[in-house]
Amino acid sequence: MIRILRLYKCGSPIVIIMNKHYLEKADINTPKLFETEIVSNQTVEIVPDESAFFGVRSVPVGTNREVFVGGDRFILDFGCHCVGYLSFRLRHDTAYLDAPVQLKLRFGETPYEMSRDYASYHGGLCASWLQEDTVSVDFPEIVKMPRRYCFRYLEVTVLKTPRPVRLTDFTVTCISSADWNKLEPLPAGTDPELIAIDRVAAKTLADCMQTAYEDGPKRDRRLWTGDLRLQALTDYYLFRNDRLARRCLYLFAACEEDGKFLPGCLYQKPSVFFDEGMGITDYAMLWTAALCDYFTHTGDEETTRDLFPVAKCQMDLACSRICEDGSFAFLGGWFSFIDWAKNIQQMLPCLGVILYAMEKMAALAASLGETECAAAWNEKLCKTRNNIYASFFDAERNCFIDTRSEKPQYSVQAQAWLILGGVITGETAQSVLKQCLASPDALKPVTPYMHHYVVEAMIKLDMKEEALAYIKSYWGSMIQNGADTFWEAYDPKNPELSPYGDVIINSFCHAWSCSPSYFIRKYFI
Ligand code: RAM
Repeated sequence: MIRILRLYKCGSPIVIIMNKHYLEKADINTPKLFETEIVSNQTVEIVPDESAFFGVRSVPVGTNREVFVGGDRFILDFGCHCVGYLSFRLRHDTAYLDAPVQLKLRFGETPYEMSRDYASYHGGLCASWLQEDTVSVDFPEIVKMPRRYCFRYLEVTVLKTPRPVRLTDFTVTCISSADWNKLEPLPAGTDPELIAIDRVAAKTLADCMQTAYEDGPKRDRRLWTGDLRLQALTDYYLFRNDRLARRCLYLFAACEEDGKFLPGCLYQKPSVFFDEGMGITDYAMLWTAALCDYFTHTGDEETTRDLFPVAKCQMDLACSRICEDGSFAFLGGWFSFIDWAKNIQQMLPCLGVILYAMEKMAALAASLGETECAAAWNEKLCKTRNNIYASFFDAERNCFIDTRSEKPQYSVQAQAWLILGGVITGETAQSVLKQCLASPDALKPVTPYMHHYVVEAMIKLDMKEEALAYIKSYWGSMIQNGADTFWEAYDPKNPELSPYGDVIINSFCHAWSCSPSYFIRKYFI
């Protein structure tokens, strides 16, 4: 295998070894980006509203005037979520400008962000993710902002100007690798609530589809394995950009390191790289699941065979860390993710993810004629399910719980994943899941990502009606609470929820939230 070295000098040099063949494959599958222009001169005000989820709403106040002086400020509403490049025209009616015009541009995906001063941000992630820039313009011209922004609302403040200026033609050139012409409308007669959820989900996915499936176009703009799995799965039912799915699978394969789980995320620029030590067990397993999905939906055997050795190494590595008693010995690094619920205990749900992927990988191996792998994984699957059941199922409490930990945690995440991993099935599994979802003492999911797997567990258990009601009450209520693209984190009872300490840094168009379209189109029409 030919490998290439990537060198970065940032203080001290970092050497990253990547697989050249896989990188080249990723490269030739880079999708083209479609452009759409959106123009706005619709101004809004953000006003307090106690009945709104975030306590504010936007109110249209008419079309924008043209001439502005220092201290003027306005907010434009582009009418929908946009990912792209902003331009606007600056002119003046006087002979010349004897000093530059200085403008502050502030972007937000939601009215709530616009209601906050970004200087009041108190979260843990770097504040530079908050989209706010100052620009100085020397001459009348069409100003083209170089950075890609992600927003629906734009606040313009004229900080300083020597003369009155005309500001017009605010335009966003939106970009996405989703081809809307490929999207099949839902059949006539489909429940309007599902049509609305599907529309918002499709828009969410489209805005995250760039030269890779980004997690969020506002933040982190990265390719994450867990997000990729749900994006690609949903995309097979929406825009069918198989090329993009293929590219993303190859990108991760290029990052494989011996004896480690695949990195949880990677960067495409300045050239492809990843943080070493960022291996995330459950996410690596979901990359293997994504390869299985890819084969199921595209039938592309050549790519699947090309990538199979990486998936095999990942699966074998996971198998080697499963202990006799059914527990799992994590490798170092960021060992597992599962959900952003506070203080979540990860081992039990992570075991569920491993088994879930193992079952898919065993089936894939069988289809590819890799009979030895298929047999080994099927055997491991059977044994591990029994061991987990023996060690962690508490029949009296009717749940999986790790009583050996200091504070045994009862969580929906563990029940759902171990059901998806096939440790319990049928009526037992149904009662375990229902009881846990209804229990006020159980830890509940806080991300649409984890909620996806709860719905998937319901469908696996033939609880289709419950699954549909769950989709409507979770994603449907997000729409009622103002979402025009689905959010990164959402708890209908807690508008302050943020994994990072302040809601304004949350991503309000987040890839892993797009999967209702997958469920709707696969199971409910
Ligand atoms: C955040 C993002 C991303 C997710 C990781 C684990 O940075 O929300 O989507 O995959 O966490």
